[in-house]
Amino acid sequence: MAAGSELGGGVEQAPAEVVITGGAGQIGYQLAPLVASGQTFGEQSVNLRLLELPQAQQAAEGVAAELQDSAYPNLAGVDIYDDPTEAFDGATHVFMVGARPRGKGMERADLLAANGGIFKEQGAALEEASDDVRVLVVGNPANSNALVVAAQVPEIAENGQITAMSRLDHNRAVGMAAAKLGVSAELIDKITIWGNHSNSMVVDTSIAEVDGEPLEDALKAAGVDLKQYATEIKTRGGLIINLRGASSALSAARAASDHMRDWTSNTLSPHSWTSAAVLSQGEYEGLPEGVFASMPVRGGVGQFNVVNALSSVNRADIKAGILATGEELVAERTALQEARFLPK
Ligand code: NAX
Repeated sequence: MAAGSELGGGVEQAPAEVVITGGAGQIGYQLAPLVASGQTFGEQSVNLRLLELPQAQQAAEGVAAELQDSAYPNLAGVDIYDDPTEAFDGATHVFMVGARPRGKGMERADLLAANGGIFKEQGAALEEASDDVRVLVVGNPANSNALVVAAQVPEIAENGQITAMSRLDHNRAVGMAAAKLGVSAELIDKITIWGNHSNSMVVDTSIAEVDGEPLEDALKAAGVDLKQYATEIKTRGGLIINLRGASSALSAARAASDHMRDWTSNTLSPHSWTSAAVLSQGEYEGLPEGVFASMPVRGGVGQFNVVNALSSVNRADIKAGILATGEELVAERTALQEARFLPK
């Protein structure tokens, strides 16, 4: 496909150079059309770059062909890569989706190690990216993979340019509350997902609202058991696998797109927030400095701002949950240090 041309006499903005790693995988296949169609970056034209393993190059060509066949007006081009250094050269936005899946009999430590190598290499390749690149780590274990990436490019990480995804958990919480109450998801606000993208995550609805009223009161009035609701969110991924015979992809792609959109443009209302895993600076007790922990964040143009001092964290069950998920994040960091994917 040809690069965009200047029409109408105006000076055209350079296209966003957007990489999707694992671009031929399940999530990649659902995410590419969201990016190409303007759901993520609005009217901004995009060059899509699909990074894939050598054995998936042909499948990536198939995705590229389908994108072309979709005739998206703002899709300037699609390129396919098998080398992260080339794929990331001048990249403005990177979705790190491709990862080693958890194989049979693999412990979490094995998964951390298998992915440590992938994310170390890709983190180092970010040296080639644009100075203001924004990187979203989706591939699991997402929080720890983000830490490995961050260790390769510390200045970028300290500047808040690397994040990991907890938005699927957040969207699941919003979607499920809306369905239980029979209202639009748009009316649900101020839910927070805390900590790790794992079973230890805390689903915090204690100060959440539905149409400005306390969400928990509305859920209780509708006969919803709040503990059961939180459990359903945490086990939602397993349910999708049972139903579909494959893990969440459509909703994961939507979450990745939502995350990047809210991060890079001012789309969130100034009063509401979403959840994203950011490099903790010790804003909240229990989520120590230097781990990627999900927190409440407000969007901004290129910067997530952590919503500070939420009163919900004083509730005993939330506080205990945050401490436990924080401990898990620290344990994963220690495992990565021992495996030498991170400096001690
Ligand atoms: P698929 O197995 O369908 O696709 C992964 C793709 O990545 C494959 O095409 C594979 O060839 C490619 N790949 C593997 N290693 C690569 C590398 N080193 N460089 C480039 N490409 C590489 O998995 P999919 O369902 O798309 O899930 C992708 C990742 O997202 C998994 O790690 C999954 O666990 C994770 N998820 C994370 C979520 C989150 O909320 N953070 C939710 C959804 C999803 O489970």
